[in-house]
Amino acid sequence: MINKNSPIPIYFQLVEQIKGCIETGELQPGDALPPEREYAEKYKISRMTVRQAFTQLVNEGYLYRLQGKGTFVAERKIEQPLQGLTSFTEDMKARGMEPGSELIHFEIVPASNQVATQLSISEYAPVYEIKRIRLADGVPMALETNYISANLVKGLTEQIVMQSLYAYIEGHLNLMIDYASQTIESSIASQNEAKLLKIKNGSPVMLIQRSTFLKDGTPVEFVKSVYRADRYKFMIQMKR
Ligand code: 16G
Repeated sequence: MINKNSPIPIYFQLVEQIKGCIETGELQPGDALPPEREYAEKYKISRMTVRQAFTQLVNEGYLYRLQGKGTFVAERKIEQPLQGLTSFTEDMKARGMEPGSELIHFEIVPASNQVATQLSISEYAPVYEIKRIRLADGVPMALETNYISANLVKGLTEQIVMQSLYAYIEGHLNLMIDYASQTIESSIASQNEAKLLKIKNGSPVMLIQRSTFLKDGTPVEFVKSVYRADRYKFMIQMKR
């Protein structure tokens, strides 16, 4: 219902109403919304107001537009807590989703200057360079490039990294992963990243860099990840 006498702007009432329909499941991901004209006629409001509501919902990631086709309900974003040091496999399992990986690249290479610094090893020391598309229920979510010292994490194979890297490090090598530092910044998918993540060229993504350490402070991995901004949001609780 739209209340024209309310001090709450009409477009915002419509935003809340559509969000409500998405939350209750009345509108499902992939559903087409009725055209702006229909909303305008139904509520006796201007099409401009409807467009304003749609635009806000597109900007917030609830809806997306397809040129010439209309406006649709977007997939729900995965809300990833930033407290707690977890692996992709653990995150997906905790959500009842099936984790998966597509291995793009697996090679031992000499450490570059940046990687050597991050891993506290000498330049040109052997490191695993591992590139995986991380999948949730078969859908690409992120593109991850790991650098791991081959002298520390011994015996990695393609089969192992198709499963969980953290499970191997902890369960098999008995190394205690303890803490990490991570940065998150916005970026735009390159042509290759867009292709691998099955998103449109130039889509927004989040670039995450993580350095992970063992209990004694030894760096165990340096990771650069590209996360789909249309499928992920990060959450942190704060206390004052
Ligand atoms: C997460 C970590 C990544 C780690 C991976 C291990 C971020 C940004 N990255 O994706 O650093 O290598 O988990 O996952 O969270 P796995 O144990 O499933 O291989």
